[in-house]
Amino acid sequence: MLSLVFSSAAFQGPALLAGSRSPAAQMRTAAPVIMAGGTTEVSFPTLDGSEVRIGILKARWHEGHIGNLVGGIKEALTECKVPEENIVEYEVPGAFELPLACRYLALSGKVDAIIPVGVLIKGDTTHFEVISESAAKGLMDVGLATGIPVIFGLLTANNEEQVVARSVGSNNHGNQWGMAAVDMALLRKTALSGAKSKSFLGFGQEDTDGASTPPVKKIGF
Ligand code: DLZ
Repeated sequence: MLSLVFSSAAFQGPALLAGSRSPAAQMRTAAPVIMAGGTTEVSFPTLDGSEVRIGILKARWHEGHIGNLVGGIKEALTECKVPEENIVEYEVPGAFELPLACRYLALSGKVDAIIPVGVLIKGDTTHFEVISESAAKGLMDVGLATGIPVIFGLLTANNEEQVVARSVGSNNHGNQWGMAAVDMALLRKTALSGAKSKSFLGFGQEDTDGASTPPVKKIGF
């Protein structure tokens, strides 16, 4: 049971989304999201997340950076019209715990996509490499094993400066993670209705009667 796994203190309830969108957020609709130092970018189509349920799992390490990344995520979810009540947030001790927590949340059936959020900063030992690689592999495994999209929300950096460059302002990677989560949640819904839908993964005609849309379960535990 999830309620046994996550302490009530860690449960933050439905996320509080910003009431009004910043001018920057408004301008980003369907626009490229700048990545990694502004040298690369990714574009998302206009995403309707109004029936999408998102789980955000946060590592407690590097709390300030995590907060900034989650802010970027929420800005993106707001932009995609994901309702506040469709977002749940939990905390785990560190990045190493994210895969198992993702698995619990995925198996709950309560979310359509999960965004694990962790920051790993290189130190003097090999600890960084061991945790980064095992967490990344674990997150991929959870997505593949459960069929619930798990976004790669880990920032693995050599120093604090690199983290800041990727977690604030227009290069906040959380923004891209939020978009990716909605994008993949919608793809999953399309895939789940594949047998009935005439437009499964882009093949055939658009299904306009709405009969293939899976029922939306209310979020909450
Ligand atoms: C132990 C550790 C270290 C050294 N560094 C980080 C880090 O930079 N980011 C992070 O999220 N977690 C770190 N941890 C904690 C581990 O992920 C894990 O929580 C503990 O080893 C307990 O299993």
